Amino acid sequence: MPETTTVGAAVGGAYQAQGYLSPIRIMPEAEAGHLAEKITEIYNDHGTEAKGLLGSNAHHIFPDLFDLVCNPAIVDRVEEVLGPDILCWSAGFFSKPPHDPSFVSWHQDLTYWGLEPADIITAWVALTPSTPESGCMRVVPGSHHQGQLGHGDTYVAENLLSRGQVLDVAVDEDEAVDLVLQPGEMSLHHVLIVHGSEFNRSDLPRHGFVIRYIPTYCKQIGGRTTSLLVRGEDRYDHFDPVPRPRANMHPDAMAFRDKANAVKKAILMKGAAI
Ligand SMILES: O=C(O)CCC(=O)C(=O)O
Repeated sequence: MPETTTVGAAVGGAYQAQGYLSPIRIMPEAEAGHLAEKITEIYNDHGTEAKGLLGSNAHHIFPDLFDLVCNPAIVDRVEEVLGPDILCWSAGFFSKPPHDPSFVSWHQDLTYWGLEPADIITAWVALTPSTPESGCMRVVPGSHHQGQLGHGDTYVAENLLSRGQVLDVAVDEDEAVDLVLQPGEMSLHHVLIVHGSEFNRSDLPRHGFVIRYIPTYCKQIGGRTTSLLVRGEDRYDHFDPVPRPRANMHPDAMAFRDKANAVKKAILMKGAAI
Protein backbone atom coordinates (compact mmCIF):
# COMPACT_ATOMS: atom_id res chain seq x y z
CA MET A 1 0.00 0.00 0.00
CA PRO A 2 1.37 3.48 -0.83
CA GLU A 3 2.50 5.52 2.16
CA THR A 4 0.23 8.40 1.25
CA THR A 5 -3.22 7.32 0.18
CA THR A 6 -4.81 9.33 -2.60
CA VAL A 7 -8.34 8.93 -1.26
CA GLY A 8 -10.28 12.14 -1.63
CA ALA A 9 -7.28 14.06 -2.94
CA ALA A 10 -8.75 15.43 -6.14
CA VAL A 11 -12.46 15.59 -5.39
CA GLY A 12 -11.15 16.84 -2.07
CA GLY A 13 -13.51 18.82 0.11
CA ALA A 14 -16.93 17.50 -0.77
CA TYR A 15 -16.26 13.76 -0.78
CA GLN A 16 -13.91 13.85 2.19
CA ALA A 17 -16.24 15.97 4.29
CA GLN A 18 -19.60 14.46 3.39
CA GLY A 19 -18.71 10.89 2.42
CA TYR A 20 -20.70 11.08 -0.81
CA LEU A 21 -21.07 12.96 -4.11
CA SER A 22 -24.37 13.17 -5.99
CA PRO A 23 -25.80 13.47 -8.59
CA ILE A 24 -23.26 12.84 -11.35
CA ARG A 25 -24.44 12.23 -14.91
CA ILE A 26 -22.64 9.33 -16.57
CA MET A 27 -24.82 8.51 -19.60
CA PRO A 28 -27.81 9.97 -21.45
CA GLU A 29 -31.20 9.18 -19.94
CA ALA A 30 -32.26 7.25 -23.08
CA GLU A 31 -29.24 4.91 -22.81
CA ALA A 32 -30.07 4.18 -19.17
CA GLY A 33 -33.70 3.58 -20.16
CA HIS A 34 -32.59 1.06 -22.77
CA LEU A 35 -30.47 -0.81 -20.20
CA ALA A 36 -33.35 -0.70 -17.70
CA GLU A 37 -35.61 -2.39 -20.25
CA LYS A 38 -33.07 -5.20 -20.67
CA ILE A 39 -32.84 -5.64 -16.90
CA THR A 40 -36.62 -5.70 -16.50
CA GLU A 41 -36.73 -8.33 -19.26
CA ILE A 42 -34.23 -10.50 -17.34
CA TYR A 43 -36.39 -10.19 -14.20
CA ASN A 44 -39.47 -11.16 -16.23
CA ASP A 45 -37.80 -14.06 -18.06
CA HIS A 46 -36.06 -15.68 -15.09
CA GLY A 47 -38.65 -15.41 -12.32
CA THR A 48 -37.30 -16.30 -8.90
CA GLU A 49 -33.78 -16.95 -10.27
CA ALA A 50 -33.43 -13.39 -11.60
CA LYS A 51 -32.54 -11.83 -8.26
CA GLY A 52 -29.57 -14.19 -7.95
CA LEU A 53 -28.47 -13.67 -11.56
CA LEU A 54 -28.50 -9.88 -11.22
CA GLY A 55 -27.16 -9.85 -7.67
CA SER A 56 -23.57 -10.56 -6.64
CA ASN A 57 -21.12 -10.21 -9.56
CA ALA A 58 -23.76 -9.73 -12.28
CA HIS A 59 -21.00 -8.21 -14.44
CA HIS A 60 -19.33 -11.65 -14.64
CA ILE A 61 -22.24 -13.00 -16.73
CA PHE A 62 -23.75 -10.03 -18.64
CA PRO A 63 -21.45 -8.25 -21.15
CA ASP A 64 -23.46 -5.00 -20.93
CA LEU A 65 -22.85 -4.90 -17.17
CA PHE A 66 -19.17 -5.81 -17.57
CA ASP A 67 -18.89 -2.80 -19.92
CA LEU A 68 -20.80 -0.60 -17.49
CA VAL A 69 -18.34 -1.19 -14.64
CA CYS A 70 -15.54 -0.18 -17.07
CA ASN A 71 -17.42 2.93 -18.30
CA PRO A 72 -14.85 5.77 -18.38
CA ALA A 73 -17.44 8.34 -17.24
CA ILE A 74 -17.73 6.38 -13.98
CA VAL A 75 -14.10 5.35 -13.64
CA ASP A 76 -12.83 8.91 -14.26
CA ARG A 77 -14.66 10.09 -11.15
CA VAL A 78 -13.62 7.07 -9.12
CA GLU A 79 -10.01 7.72 -10.12
CA GLU A 80 -10.25 11.17 -8.55
CA VAL A 81 -10.87 9.40 -5.25
CA LEU A 82 -8.87 6.15 -5.46
CA GLY A 83 -5.97 7.06 -7.71
CA PRO A 84 -4.91 5.51 -11.04
CA ASP A 85 -4.94 1.74 -10.38
CA ILE A 86 -8.50 0.55 -9.85
CA LEU A 87 -10.28 -2.78 -9.49
CA CYS A 88 -13.98 -3.53 -9.49
CA TRP A 89 -14.43 -5.90 -6.53
CA SER A 90 -18.14 -6.57 -7.06
CA ALA A 91 -21.24 -5.28 -8.82
CA GLY A 92 -24.93 -6.12 -8.75
CA PHE A 93 -28.45 -4.78 -8.61
CA PHE A 94 -30.42 -3.46 -5.69
CA SER A 95 -33.79 -3.56 -7.45
CA LYS A 96 -37.20 -2.86 -5.99
CA PRO A 97 -40.28 -3.70 -8.07
CA PRO A 98 -43.17 -1.20 -8.06
CA HIS A 99 -45.04 -1.10 -4.73
CA ASP A 100 -42.64 -3.58 -3.16
CA PRO A 101 -41.99 -3.85 0.59
CA SER A 102 -38.24 -4.44 0.26
CA PHE A 103 -35.97 -1.97 2.01
CA VAL A 104 -32.37 -1.53 3.18
CA SER A 105 -31.72 -1.00 6.90
CA TRP A 106 -29.27 1.63 8.18
CA HIS A 107 -25.79 0.17 7.86
CA GLN A 108 -22.17 0.69 6.83
CA ASP A 109 -20.95 -1.33 3.84
CA LEU A 110 -17.58 -2.35 5.23
CA THR A 111 -19.08 -4.37 8.09
CA TYR A 112 -18.63 -7.89 6.66
CA TRP A 113 -16.50 -7.30 3.58
CA GLY A 114 -13.08 -8.13 5.00
CA LEU A 115 -11.27 -5.59 2.81
CA GLU A 116 -8.26 -3.62 4.02
CA PRO A 117 -7.62 -0.74 4.02
CA ALA A 118 -11.04 0.92 3.86
CA ASP A 119 -10.25 2.84 0.65
CA ILE A 120 -13.38 1.58 -1.06
CA ILE A 121 -15.95 3.56 -2.99
CA THR A 122 -19.37 2.61 -4.34
CA ALA A 123 -20.86 3.96 -7.55
CA TRP A 124 -24.66 3.65 -7.35
CA VAL A 125 -25.94 3.93 -10.93
CA ALA A 126 -29.64 4.72 -11.46
CA LEU A 127 -31.27 3.06 -14.48
CA THR A 128 -34.76 4.20 -13.42
CA PRO A 129 -35.81 7.23 -11.32
CA SER A 130 -34.54 6.93 -7.78
CA THR A 131 -36.64 9.28 -5.66
CA PRO A 132 -38.11 9.38 -2.15
CA GLU A 133 -41.25 7.80 -3.63
CA SER A 134 -39.36 4.91 -5.27
CA GLY A 135 -37.15 4.31 -2.21
CA CYS A 136 -33.94 6.12 -3.13
CA MET A 137 -30.82 5.69 -1.07
CA ARG A 138 -30.51 7.94 2.01
CA VAL A 139 -27.18 8.82 3.62
CA VAL A 140 -26.11 10.55 6.82
CA PRO A 141 -23.55 13.14 5.66
CA GLY A 142 -20.24 12.95 7.50
CA SER A 143 -21.09 9.69 9.31
CA HIS A 144 -18.09 7.94 7.72
CA HIS A 145 -15.86 9.92 10.10
CA GLN A 146 -17.15 7.83 13.03
CA GLY A 147 -15.24 4.73 11.86
CA GLN A 148 -16.68 1.21 12.00
CA LEU A 149 -19.81 1.04 14.19
CA GLY A 150 -21.50 -2.03 15.70
CA HIS A 151 -24.18 -3.93 13.76
CA GLY A 152 -26.67 -6.70 14.57
CA ASP A 153 -28.10 -9.24 12.10
CA THR A 154 -31.90 -9.42 11.73
CA TYR A 155 -32.41 -11.68 8.65
CA VAL A 156 -35.70 -9.88 7.93
CA ALA A 157 -36.95 -11.28 4.59
CA GLU A 158 -37.75 -7.90 3.00
CA ASN A 159 -34.33 -6.48 3.88
CA LEU A 160 -32.15 -6.52 0.75
CA LEU A 161 -28.93 -6.95 2.77
CA SER A 162 -27.45 -10.45 3.03
CA ARG A 163 -27.86 -10.66 6.83
CA GLY A 164 -30.45 -7.92 7.26
CA GLN A 165 -27.72 -6.20 9.23
CA VAL A 166 -28.59 -2.99 11.02
CA LEU A 167 -26.62 -0.45 13.04
CA ASP A 168 -26.70 -0.94 16.81
CA VAL A 169 -26.98 2.79 17.37
CA ALA A 170 -30.09 4.81 16.50
CA VAL A 171 -29.92 7.04 13.43
CA ASP A 172 -31.34 10.55 13.60
CA GLU A 173 -33.32 10.44 10.35
CA ASP A 174 -33.63 14.24 10.30
CA GLU A 175 -29.92 14.30 9.51
CA ALA A 176 -30.25 11.98 6.48
CA VAL A 177 -30.37 13.27 2.91
CA ASP A 178 -32.10 11.65 -0.07
CA LEU A 179 -29.84 10.83 -3.01
CA VAL A 180 -32.30 11.62 -5.78
CA LEU A 181 -31.10 10.35 -9.15
CA GLN A 182 -32.54 10.42 -12.65
CA PRO A 183 -31.84 7.51 -15.04
CA GLY A 184 -28.20 7.74 -16.19
CA GLU A 185 -26.98 9.53 -13.06
CA MET A 186 -24.90 8.06 -10.26
CA SER A 187 -23.93 8.82 -6.70
CA LEU A 188 -20.61 7.90 -5.09
CA HIS A 189 -20.43 6.86 -1.45
CA HIS A 190 -17.77 6.02 1.12
CA VAL A 191 -17.65 2.47 2.51
CA LEU A 192 -18.24 3.73 6.07
CA ILE A 193 -21.08 6.17 5.45
CA VAL A 194 -24.33 5.30 7.25
CA HIS A 195 -27.05 4.68 4.65
CA GLY A 196 -30.28 2.81 3.92
CA SER A 197 -33.47 3.06 1.89
CA GLU A 198 -37.22 2.59 2.18
CA PHE A 199 -39.98 0.87 0.17
CA ASN A 200 -40.75 1.58 -3.46
CA ARG A 201 -44.17 3.25 -3.42
CA SER A 202 -44.02 4.26 -7.09
CA ASP A 203 -45.44 2.59 -10.21
CA LEU A 204 -41.98 1.99 -11.71
CA PRO A 205 -39.22 -0.48 -10.77
CA ARG A 206 -36.26 1.10 -8.97
CA HIS A 207 -33.12 -0.40 -10.52
CA GLY A 208 -29.83 0.65 -8.90
CA PHE A 209 -26.64 -0.94 -10.23
CA VAL A 210 -24.14 -0.87 -7.39
CA ILE A 211 -20.44 -1.08 -8.24
CA ARG A 212 -17.73 -1.45 -5.58
CA TYR A 213 -14.31 -0.10 -6.57
CA ILE A 214 -11.06 -0.60 -4.70
CA PRO A 215 -7.44 0.44 -5.32
CA THR A 216 -5.16 -2.42 -6.40
CA TYR A 217 -3.29 -2.31 -3.05
CA CYS A 218 -6.48 -3.33 -1.19
CA LYS A 219 -6.46 -6.83 0.31
CA GLN A 220 -9.16 -9.39 0.94
CA ILE A 221 -8.82 -10.78 4.46
CA GLY A 222 -9.76 -14.44 4.89
CA GLY A 223 -9.30 -15.71 1.35
CA ARG A 224 -8.62 -14.86 -2.26
CA THR A 225 -11.52 -13.40 -4.25
CA THR A 226 -11.90 -12.00 -7.77
CA SER A 227 -11.65 -8.42 -9.04
CA LEU A 228 -11.67 -6.81 -12.48
CA LEU A 229 -8.94 -4.30 -13.36
CA VAL A 230 -10.84 -1.32 -14.80
CA ARG A 231 -7.96 1.17 -14.97
CA GLY A 232 -4.20 1.31 -14.66
CA GLU A 233 -1.93 -1.49 -13.59
CA ASP A 234 -2.17 -4.15 -10.89
CA ARG A 235 1.26 -4.47 -9.26
CA TYR A 236 -0.07 -6.32 -6.20
CA ASP A 237 -1.88 -9.41 -7.55
CA HIS A 238 -4.16 -9.69 -4.49
CA PHE A 239 -7.16 -10.88 -6.54
CA ASP A 240 -7.95 -13.27 -9.40
CA PRO A 241 -8.86 -11.48 -12.68
CA VAL A 242 -12.34 -11.56 -14.22
CA PRO A 243 -12.79 -12.35 -17.96
CA ARG A 244 -15.39 -10.53 -20.08
CA PRO A 245 -18.37 -12.87 -20.68
CA ARG A 246 -18.78 -13.88 -24.34
CA ALA A 247 -22.58 -13.65 -24.21
CA ASN A 248 -25.37 -13.25 -21.68
CA MET A 249 -25.10 -16.12 -19.21
CA HIS A 250 -22.54 -18.00 -21.30
CA PRO A 251 -21.86 -21.37 -19.56
CA ASP A 252 -18.15 -20.56 -19.03
CA ALA A 253 -19.03 -17.25 -17.40
CA MET A 254 -21.74 -18.87 -15.27
CA ALA A 255 -19.27 -21.49 -14.01
CA PHE A 256 -16.65 -18.82 -13.29
CA ARG A 257 -19.15 -16.69 -11.37
CA ASP A 258 -20.61 -19.59 -9.39
CA LYS A 259 -17.13 -20.43 -8.13
CA ALA A 260 -16.25 -16.78 -7.42
CA ASN A 261 -19.51 -16.25 -5.53
CA ALA A 262 -19.06 -19.41 -3.47
CA VAL A 263 -15.60 -18.30 -2.33
CA LYS A 264 -16.81 -14.78 -1.58
CA LYS A 265 -19.88 -16.04 0.30
CA ALA A 266 -17.73 -18.24 2.53
CA ILE A 267 -15.72 -15.16 3.51
CA LEU A 268 -18.52 -12.62 3.83
CA MET A 269 -21.02 -14.92 5.56
CA LYS A 270 -18.52 -16.40 8.02
CA GLY A 271 -20.20 -16.60 11.42
CA ALA A 272 -23.66 -15.81 10.02
CA ALA A 273 -26.61 -17.63 11.57
CA ILE A 274 -27.95 -18.76 8.17
O1 LIG B 1 -29.92 0.51 -3.05
C1 LIG B 1 -30.12 0.74 -1.88
O2 LIG B 1 -31.20 1.14 -1.47
C2 LIG B 1 -29.03 0.55 -0.86
C3 LIG B 1 -27.73 0.26 -1.51
C4 LIG B 1 -26.67 -0.03 -0.52
O3 LIG B 1 -26.88 -0.34 0.60
C5 LIG B 1 -25.30 0.07 -1.00
O4 LIG B 1 -25.05 0.41 -2.15
O5 LIG B 1 -24.39 -0.18 -0.23
